Amino acid sequence: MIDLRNIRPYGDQTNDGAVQLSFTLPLEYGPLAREVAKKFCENLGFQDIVIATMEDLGENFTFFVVYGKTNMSIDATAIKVVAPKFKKMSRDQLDELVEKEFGRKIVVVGATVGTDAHTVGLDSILNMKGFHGDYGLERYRAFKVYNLGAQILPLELIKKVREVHADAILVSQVVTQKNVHIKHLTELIDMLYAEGIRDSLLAIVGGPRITHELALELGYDAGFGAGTLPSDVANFIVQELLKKRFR
Ligand code: B12
Repeated sequence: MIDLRNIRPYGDQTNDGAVQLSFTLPLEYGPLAREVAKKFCENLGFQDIVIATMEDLGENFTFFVVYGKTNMSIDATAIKVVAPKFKKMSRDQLDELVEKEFGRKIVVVGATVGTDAHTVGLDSILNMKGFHGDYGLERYRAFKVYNLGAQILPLELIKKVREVHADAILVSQVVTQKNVHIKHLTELIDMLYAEGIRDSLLAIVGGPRITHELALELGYDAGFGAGTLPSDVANFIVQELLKKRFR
């Protein structure tokens, strides 16, 4: 029986606290690196530490996979999830709703902005074939999709938004090294305000390290992280536009 107020990781048995951790140390592959890795895990509070994998990455870097056990537990009933809110409707229901309420297609423009060249995540939301057996937005009658691809400058994106009278922009940010995603996302939102169009559309961001909380902080309407299904995004867009009734 799982006690929601006392959630601990599961390895072999319920509540055994078993954890697998991977990390890289800037140390030459060898006994010293191994002992440092072990000490590091001890200092993190892990017990029964086993170095399961140790790999030489070259140039004085060593990669580890370590097993350990923790006594820590979390009260899941005290956790608040900050996530985009929507009711899950089927593709047919959504298509019919848009036909009835808007009488036209909802126009979305997608791109990965700034220096980011990762397109797979965005494509999996927008392309016909979708992601994880869930069709992408192009498959819906309800959407007209413009996918601009990778490394798009904010001004290019805004030009397209104006040209096609977009209802929503969908931007992807996968690279987060040195917080570059914050810079790119802030630049875009600032430019939307400067151009006077921020309040006339939905601004949505996604990527493996994007949270809804961060997206709201940066001035976006929603943020979608790892494992997002296209139908989540489709539902959010339609229901949020209905709430706002932009145009
Ligand atoms: C494929 C890949 C590449 C390909 C990209 C090809 C392409 N056309 O996309 C290439 C080889 C070009 C590449 C290059 C680089 N990459 Co790379 N890459 C990956 C890799 C292996 C897979 C990413 C992927 O396709 N995931 C699958 C998709 C489906 O998942 P996803 O992106 O998370 O998308 C889902 C959600 O996040 C969300 N989502 C994503 N976008 C959007 C947008 C919207 C609007 C919404 C609603 C939702 C949404 O929905 C999707 C479905 O659920 C990852 C490692 C990994 N295993 O994740 C590294 C990784 C992302 N890359 C990384 C790095 C560092 C780079 C380089 C900087 C490497 C280098 N030194 O040159 C360059 C950067 C190039 C650039 N200018 O951007 C790092 C990023 C680290 C970080 N935290 O910043 C990773 C994590 C690898 C690593 N562990 O170091 N990469």
